[in-house]
Amino acid sequence: MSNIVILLIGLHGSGKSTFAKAVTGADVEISRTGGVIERKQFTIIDTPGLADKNTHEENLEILEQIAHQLGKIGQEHVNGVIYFHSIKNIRLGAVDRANIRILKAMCGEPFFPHVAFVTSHWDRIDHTNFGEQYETINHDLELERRKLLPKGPRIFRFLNDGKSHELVLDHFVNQANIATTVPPQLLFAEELKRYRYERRPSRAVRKTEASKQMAVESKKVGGRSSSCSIL
Ligand SMILES: Nc1nc2c(ncn2[C@@H]2O[C@H](COP(=O)(O)OP(=O)(O)OP(=O)(O)O)[C@@H](O)[C@H]2O)c(=O)[nH]1
Ligand SMILES: [Mg+2]
Repeated sequence: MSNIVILLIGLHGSGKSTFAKAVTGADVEISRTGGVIERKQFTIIDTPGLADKNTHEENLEILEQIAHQLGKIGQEHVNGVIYFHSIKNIRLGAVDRANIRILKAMCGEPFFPHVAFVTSHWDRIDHTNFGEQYETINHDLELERRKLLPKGPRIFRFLNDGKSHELVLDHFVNQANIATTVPPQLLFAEELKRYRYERRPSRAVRKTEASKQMAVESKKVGGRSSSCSIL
């Protein structure tokens, strides 16, 4: 089977790099800016964390860094996107919902079935006292996930236990195996090609649907505070 390329997206501290490390099984050094990690059969693209108090310009820079990481893998097709959420965040707040809308703009509808959600930090929570609350957040996320992906189960718990990440990888392998037609391309990657990213990176990124959605979300938040609290 050909190489499977998976892009990791999520808020700062949501567990992307920890997942990437678990996948490689090696003690690789992963910086906050992310990187491309190879393991037999997989290429994992770790991306910089989306912070929740960024200005719109800072958010655009992050989008540019994601584009840069995608550029490193050349013309390879992205097979899947994983959206990370730390279960320690007890509510799926406005910021998370804004991020999910931006994620959707980045993927494009035909790509939605190739998005998985992963929740992290389950080993850090106080199940005895707050177990039910965490089940509620998981349920909320599941509802969002279902809007994106009508068929499941594509929400996984990353338990940081040396094996839970394998279930997620298996999911993408199975999906690649059952694909009968050419799988859809990630809209963001398609747009970067269309707008000639290699020649004018910044301009190309600003023309993407993800960038436009970011601007919409920034305006909404901008009405409430001076700094944008999305992505
Ligand atoms: N116990 C535990 N710690 C985790 C888990 N996931 C991440 N962490 C820790 O949480 C912190 C942030 O995790 P990272 O993997 O760096 O998060 P990230 O999404 O890559 O963050 P940015 O690169 O800043 O966007 C680190 O200290 C990790 O060790 C998890 O499932 N369980
Ligand atoms: Mg990271």
